[in-house]
Amino acid sequence: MVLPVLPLVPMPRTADLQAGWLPLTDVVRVLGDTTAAAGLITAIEHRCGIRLQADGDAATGGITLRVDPRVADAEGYTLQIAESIEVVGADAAGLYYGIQTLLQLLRETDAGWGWSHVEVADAPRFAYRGVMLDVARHFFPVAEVKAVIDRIAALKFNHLHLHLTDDQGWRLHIDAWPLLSEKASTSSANGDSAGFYSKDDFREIVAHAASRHVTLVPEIDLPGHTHAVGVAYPELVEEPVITDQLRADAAQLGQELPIMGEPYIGTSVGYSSLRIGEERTYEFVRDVLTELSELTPGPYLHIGGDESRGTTAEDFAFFVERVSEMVMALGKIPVAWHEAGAVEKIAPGTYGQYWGMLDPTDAHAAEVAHIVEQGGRLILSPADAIYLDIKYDEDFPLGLTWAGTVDVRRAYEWEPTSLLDLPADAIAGIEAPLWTETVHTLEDADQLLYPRIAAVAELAWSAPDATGRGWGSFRARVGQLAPLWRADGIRFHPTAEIDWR
Ligand code: TNX
Repeated sequence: MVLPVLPLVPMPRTADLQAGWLPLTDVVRVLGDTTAAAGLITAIEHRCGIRLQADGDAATGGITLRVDPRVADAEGYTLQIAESIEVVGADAAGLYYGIQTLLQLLRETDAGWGWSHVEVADAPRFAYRGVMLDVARHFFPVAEVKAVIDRIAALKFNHLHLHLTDDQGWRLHIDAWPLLSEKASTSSANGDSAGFYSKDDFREIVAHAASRHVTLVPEIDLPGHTHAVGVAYPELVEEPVITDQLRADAAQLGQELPIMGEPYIGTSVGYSSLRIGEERTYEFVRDVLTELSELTPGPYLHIGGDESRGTTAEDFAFFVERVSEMVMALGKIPVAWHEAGAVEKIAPGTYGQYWGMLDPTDAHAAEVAHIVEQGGRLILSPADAIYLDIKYDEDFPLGLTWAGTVDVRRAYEWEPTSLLDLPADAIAGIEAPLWTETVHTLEDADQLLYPRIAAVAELAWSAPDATGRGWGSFRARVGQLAPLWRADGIRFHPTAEIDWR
């Protein structure tokens, strides 16, 4: 039995389909690495109701899982399916990714479950492959964050950026400033579900992420997007800056204007600011970032820095310099949205996250260039390509349109290394943000993420010259994943761009 199209996204470096079929039956044994074996056994049972055994001998039809650094680059793996199966990871993450590939290849046919014979050798293009979840505008409970981690890890993403704070709500308990979780966490955009993570909740998310080889990148958005801070501690923030633009936006959306000290449930941006000239502000920021760094095993702390239009350029520069240095002193790598690149003395080594368009403005290009000159690297999130909160098309019920519309092909067809005029090694990777002003449930998130997230996964993982890379092949392969996504409870948008199985 030969498959016409390999049901694989992201596309591996090489994948050679061969004649032959290996049936999956409950006599197949899983051998080797115990953590990986337990994960594979659970996934197969969930998918097809067949429970494999982790013990037993290496007789025919065994699945062997092991780690051998010689087989591939970091996070890479080899996979052979013939009379038996062998997955060899270059490291634990590589083994995990090899298993994800094995699960994508598992098929149900008239003859039952099984695999076509195939040989795969694979490793990622970018070391940073991210998804961002805005838990400030819409609060996702711990179980749903874990579900998102499972979803993204299956597509070989390895970073989850959690946008933990914004004007509408503060989502993490901080011991030194307890009113944040008490008073500033009870609101969200449009009066949607609200809440916060206790420190134990946060540790649970970190641990779950680690078990899927996902690094958490927590963001505290500063010094703008801080209206919620003022609900808890009014002395830390300035009065909202109400411009004619803000008035017009609020009127058009039928929303109230922000009022100092009161929860804000509208969706306008760019009016709030911490008090830059007060020393108390830096005590607050230091406490928050210190507690956050203690909870965060990963190397990055994201300090926001976007749309700080309630802060003067001079104050913004003073703040970003001081706070980026503060993060460095905590032993973490600061990450900031690209506007922070306007700051001359941003701490050397600070990473930038580019959220401009595929055709960058001169100002944005200068900001990212400055970040790279200062020794930082970039995470690319071009809004008109991989902002997954942007509508697929004008008629799509969810999402925003300020960056146009983004269909699957648009999310797929751009080249990260030619977006900005920078050395290739300045690009750490790419990240797809999901802002949640229009998201009310995990199902809404699924609709916006899938299938576009698969396009981002392939851009992040697959080399541009990998065999079979390209839109025509991608749209055929992604359509083959529908049975797997359905089995995983993923409510993808069945866009007509894809031929779904
Ligand atoms: C811009 S992009 C924002 C967010 C919004 C998003 C909506 C960026 C760094 N900030 O505050 O949620 O647009 O698409």
